Amino acid sequence: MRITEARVIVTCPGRNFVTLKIVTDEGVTGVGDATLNSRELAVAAYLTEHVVPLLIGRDPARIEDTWQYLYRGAYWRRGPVTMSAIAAVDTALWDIKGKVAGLPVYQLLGGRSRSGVTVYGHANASSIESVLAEISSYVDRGYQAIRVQTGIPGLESTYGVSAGAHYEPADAALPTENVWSTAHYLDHVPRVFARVREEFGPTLRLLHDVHHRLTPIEAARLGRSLEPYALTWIEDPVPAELQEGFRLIRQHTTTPLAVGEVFNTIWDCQELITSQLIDYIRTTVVHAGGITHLRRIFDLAALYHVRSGSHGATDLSPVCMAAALHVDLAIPNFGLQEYMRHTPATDEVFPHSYWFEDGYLHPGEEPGLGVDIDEEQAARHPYRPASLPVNRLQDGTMHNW
Ligand code: GCO
Ligand code: MG
Repeated sequence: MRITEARVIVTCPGRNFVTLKIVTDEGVTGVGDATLNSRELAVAAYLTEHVVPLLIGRDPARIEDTWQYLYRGAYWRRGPVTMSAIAAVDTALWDIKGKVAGLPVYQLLGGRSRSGVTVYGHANASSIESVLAEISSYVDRGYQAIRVQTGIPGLESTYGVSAGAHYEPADAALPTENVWSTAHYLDHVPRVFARVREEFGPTLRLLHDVHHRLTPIEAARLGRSLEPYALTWIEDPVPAELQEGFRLIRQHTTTPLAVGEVFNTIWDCQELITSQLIDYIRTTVVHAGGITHLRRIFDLAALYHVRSGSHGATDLSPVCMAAALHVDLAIPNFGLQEYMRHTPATDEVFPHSYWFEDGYLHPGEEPGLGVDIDEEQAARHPYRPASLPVNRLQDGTMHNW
């Protein structure tokens, strides 16, 4: 079998997605997600100009060799653009391998390690009282784990609080500006979780995303102040270029730590994992080099009691979600999977076999990944420029969004 064609499809059914579709001479096809929110066209061009020509004529069965070829062969290694492009190829090749074998991809990864993939949903609202109703609606739908974000009194907007039913931070062609105050934030968040625990009791699994806004000592204070409320994790407490920084947080708090949605390779989390500075690694298929490399990260993590908690925001397409579910089902050290439902328009462009029931997602039993792109539908939604916001401190200093 040989690869005869690889199409890069950019579509915007409400938000932008980049998809690679690999076609073989025997008619078997595979799909891979290549979406990098707010930088989509960079990955599309990387694929079209530099990767697709290398794929034509290759044997699609050689997944590991193709991964190494694209990683080592680029000379310029790593980075989100390169690794998302490699991920798309890798994911599409796993899809093809599954279809050729007549097996869902999780079977090729060693088979099922659990009956379903536990997901966490997002309860968010502008105030504490209104977030309680949101949490209730998730509990009613069977969710066992819920991420809680609220507005911060004194700040006009903050990360994680949506205007409509579907959270979409890339909300304008050019970046909107948010204003941040660590003092207001650190004062408010423990009040949120105190109230949530009072209302929902001690066992509902609760999570919170800090979205890279603190320094290590501030994060340590937050972790400590949240200890009475026994969170499953606080996520991205600080930007993680400085892996060492987590040591300081760790020394001060038993609140579990999760990080990794912006990581691209195992090297971004090597120290975090091997020094046991985190509890959950949140890398996922599309941004961390595909199923092949993600599996490598999770296997390293398993040695150090670190569990997976893959990113699953709506800017990762249903193709990525399907691929993530196969990995989640198979690995021994699965923790949680983020699940932020896609819009009906997105689901129409990406027909898929995975489904939600009672707090779990199931990838389904179709050969391959069980997801595809409907190219006719996709063509009805042309690309629209969309940027993530930026964030400034109250005095105007640029901060992390
Ligand atoms: C999450 C993430 C997202 C990111 C988004 C950026 O935990 O789901 O933090 O909300 O902000 O994926 O494109
Ligand atoms: Mg996050």
